[in-house]
Amino acid sequence: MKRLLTTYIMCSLMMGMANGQQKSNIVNTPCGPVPTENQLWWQDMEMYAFIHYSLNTYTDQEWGFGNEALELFTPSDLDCRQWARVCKQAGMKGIIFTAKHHCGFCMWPSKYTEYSVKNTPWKQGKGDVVRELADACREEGLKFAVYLSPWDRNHPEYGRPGYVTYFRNQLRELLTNYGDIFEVWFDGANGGDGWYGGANETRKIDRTTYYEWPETYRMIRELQPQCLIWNDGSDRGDLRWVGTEAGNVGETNWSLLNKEGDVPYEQLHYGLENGDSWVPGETNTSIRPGWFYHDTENDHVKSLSKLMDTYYKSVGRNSTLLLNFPIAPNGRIHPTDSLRGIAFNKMIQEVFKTDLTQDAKKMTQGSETIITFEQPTTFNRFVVEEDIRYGQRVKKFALEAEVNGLWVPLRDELVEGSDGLTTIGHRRIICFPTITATCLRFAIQDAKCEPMIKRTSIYLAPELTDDIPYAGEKKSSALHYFFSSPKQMMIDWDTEQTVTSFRYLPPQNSKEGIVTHFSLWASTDWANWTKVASGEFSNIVNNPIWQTIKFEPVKAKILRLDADRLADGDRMAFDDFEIVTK
Ligand code: FUL
Repeated sequence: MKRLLTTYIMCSLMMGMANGQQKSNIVNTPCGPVPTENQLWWQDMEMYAFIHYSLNTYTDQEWGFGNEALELFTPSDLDCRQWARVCKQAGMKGIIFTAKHHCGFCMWPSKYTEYSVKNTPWKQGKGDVVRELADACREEGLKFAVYLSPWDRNHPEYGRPGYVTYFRNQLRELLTNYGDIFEVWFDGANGGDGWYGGANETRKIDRTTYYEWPETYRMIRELQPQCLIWNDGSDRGDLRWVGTEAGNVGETNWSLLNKEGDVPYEQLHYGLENGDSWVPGETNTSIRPGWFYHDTENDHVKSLSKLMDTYYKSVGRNSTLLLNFPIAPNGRIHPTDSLRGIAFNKMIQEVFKTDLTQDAKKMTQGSETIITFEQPTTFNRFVVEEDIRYGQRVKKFALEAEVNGLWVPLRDELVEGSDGLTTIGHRRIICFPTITATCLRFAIQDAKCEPMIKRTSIYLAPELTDDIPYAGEKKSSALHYFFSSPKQMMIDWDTEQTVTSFRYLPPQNSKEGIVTHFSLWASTDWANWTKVASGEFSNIVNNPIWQTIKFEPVKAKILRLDADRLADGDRMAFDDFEIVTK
């Protein structure tokens, strides 16, 4: 009793301090740029799914070249309703589907190309995956959206004005024939090698001018006024990429950018405090290492704790989460992915089931809120939200808990190098080790305008036992290797080996030295070399995951990896590599 009384007195004292700092209460006027109605309901969606499915699914690739055979598209059990059910149960509010990926293959029977489902064995060419998925989404109460890759490695006109008309025609088909589309996703990968109708060459475009985006945007606004535009680079869309595909946005995350100008990584990741336009961040990542399905990744579906970490670092950092589920060659989401996705949603429900401030006394005055508990209360999460309709205001805040009669500062344990208590926006979730406290103090220390906080809550999240998977032991350390030149690496053995694949893990923290194009050679005598494979590591810069080169078994005492092209710098680099022998 005595202790409770002391607590009450201490919390009251703090409240007195809060009174002293009180500011005026005129708040309901915009402070800087504000979200549109569309951006507001979009932000409330919080989580929605990406689905990657194309010819790549049948060639085990991340990026198709544009000449992959149509006959490969032979799903035995394609079931869009299963996709929609899984996504719904995984807590996703909508689905963005790869209607066309970089290879140019269309998942709907577009009348503008022969490179589509209409010329595949699936349903004797009568099928339309976009239609089936749009219908399935509507049945499940999910919103539907499309990914239409601006880069098209199949189209003969790519790089010339004719392709831009083609691209717009396709977009019009998608925006007029499939009901409401909540978002259009225009990927930033643009120009490079490709089939291009048989030309088989490199075509570069100027992404700021080539696509004539203003005209395309006008068409989208006219056909689907509620549709949000996601565009990486070039003309500013309604939403922005967060600069990484790893599944996190900066702990400081302003929903602002400037309307004009390039957007460097720092602005993608952290937003721009004094930007002149509302362009919130969408955090996209896959439930597996790759975006498309690969058998070899079946044991690498993200763990529950990794997914929760992703949730805290996206939805918990003023962003939405766009979580990818790849479709397996049979035409369904793999059971491991669906079970993990559903468990993820259950865990979110479990963590945020009971707001422990419900029975507490909450007093807000000026920029401070003091929560006083009737009984010492155990918790490890703090949730705070701004009323973003009037702009994003808070720049810095503090959080303190009274534990055993002492005020202890709290910090975000998922942030390194600072307390992580900066911006708030739509929602900020602060994670810290479990404490038992009698009082919690939330104080805004710096804001652009009078803060407009609409929610302060606390929760007790259960401990998770499965850890974030670690890439594992260094594999390269067991092998003998050296660089015979800055772009050539040799691996040799004392005895002849039968080699079946080579795996490469690029540097994780820098683009420098990342091999984007390679050739791999084998020799048994250092004199005669056989080329065993060559090609590109698609999307390796944005998603620097393990890359696997598979080939017919080859006898070798020496393997040689030539870096034919690097993402940056002039010396090849790796974080790890592995060689599979028979
Ligand atoms: C990337 C693309 O290049 C990938 O293939 C994938 O579609 C991802 C979502 O965006 O930049």
